[in-house]
Amino acid sequence: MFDKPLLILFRRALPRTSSWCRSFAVKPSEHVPDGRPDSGGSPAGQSTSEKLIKVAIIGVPNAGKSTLINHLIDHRVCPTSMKVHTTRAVSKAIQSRSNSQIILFDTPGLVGEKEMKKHQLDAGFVSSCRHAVQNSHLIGVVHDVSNTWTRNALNPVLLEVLKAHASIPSFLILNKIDTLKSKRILLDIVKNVTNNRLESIKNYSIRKRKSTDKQEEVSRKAPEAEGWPHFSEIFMVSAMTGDGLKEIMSFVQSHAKTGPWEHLATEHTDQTPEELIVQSVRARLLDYLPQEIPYLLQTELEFYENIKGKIFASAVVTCPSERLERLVCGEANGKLRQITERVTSDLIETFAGPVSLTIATRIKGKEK
Ligand SMILES: Nc1nc2c(ncn2[C@@H]2O[C@H](COP(=O)(O)OP(=O)(O)O)[C@@H](O)[C@H]2O)c(=O)[nH]1
Ligand SMILES: [Mg+2]
Repeated sequence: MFDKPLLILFRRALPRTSSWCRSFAVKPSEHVPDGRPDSGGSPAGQSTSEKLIKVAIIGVPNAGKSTLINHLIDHRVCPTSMKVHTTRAVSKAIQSRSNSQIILFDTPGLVGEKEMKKHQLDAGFVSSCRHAVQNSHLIGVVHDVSNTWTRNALNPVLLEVLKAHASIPSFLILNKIDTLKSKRILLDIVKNVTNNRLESIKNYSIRKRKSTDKQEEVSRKAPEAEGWPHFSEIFMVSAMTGDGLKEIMSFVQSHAKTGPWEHLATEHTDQTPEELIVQSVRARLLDYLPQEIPYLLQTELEFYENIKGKIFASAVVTCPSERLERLVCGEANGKLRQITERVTSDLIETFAGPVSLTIATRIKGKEK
């Protein structure tokens, strides 16, 4: 039975607002203590009217967690890419509106032992995610409905985390609904990933489809799959188009409890500009290079300066061999130029200001 009624939302795509990336977090030394409710502008001054909520956003790699978070807080502070393991450490995305501060933890995708070995991920990869969950008031599980192989079950590592933290309320976000031709499949997915909780929804009588329906075939393939029956809400969204995201933020905000803010109203991330630049380069290397190659590269920042709001940065990508360096650079450096242009435009969005970026390559163990 339900603790609360399930919320199933189908909404029209929200238009991307021009405020998508209005401003960027200032460095700690530049904090402007504005926007705090009744705090008298002092970071130390705590107000009784302040509310706070921390939410761990978890899910398997590529479920769309970072894309979702960027869109939820209206700032591009989490690099995203088409390949897995773009997010390697937990970071915070922060939104402060009226008297509530919402902190979303962007976490590395939850993976099993085999995947950790394959991508040479250290133990901190999963443990940092668990740590974020422990320090949260709510858990948001992002589940990719576009993946026909995995959409009818919750990942076992994810289930383990939910079981270990069963006392923390959780909600389910079915993401990438824009990829579905028919939204009806969503009802089967909800049923599977919540252990049939959907049966108790009055209007589930909805149209049992003909057995020839290919999508139903897929959903029937997971009878023994385990789900989580304790989600307090379910949202059906597209992090890419923005469809259904307003409702998530209203839900999260309604769970904020009286407590002091942890960040100033002007902060949108706990990451430094330097970290954001390195991660943005890494994310686009993942997108532009084939298969496992980007995982073999190391990206570092050589130079960073912010002169009156204009960012000057230079990153170096270390390649394990000459052959891979040639692949990264491409014919007449064309590929590297393409990657640099793309990262620059990402960073202009992130910093909401001009960015001058160069990316150089280097072969491991060789001085250039
Ligand atoms: N079609 C579609 N693609 C999405 C959506 N959300 C994320 N993606 C894509 O999924 C890929 C992985 O997204 P990302 O946010 O990096 O996933 P993460 O690993 O969970 O953080 C990227 O190529 C995104 O553009 C969505 O709602 N619809
Ligand atoms: Mg991510």
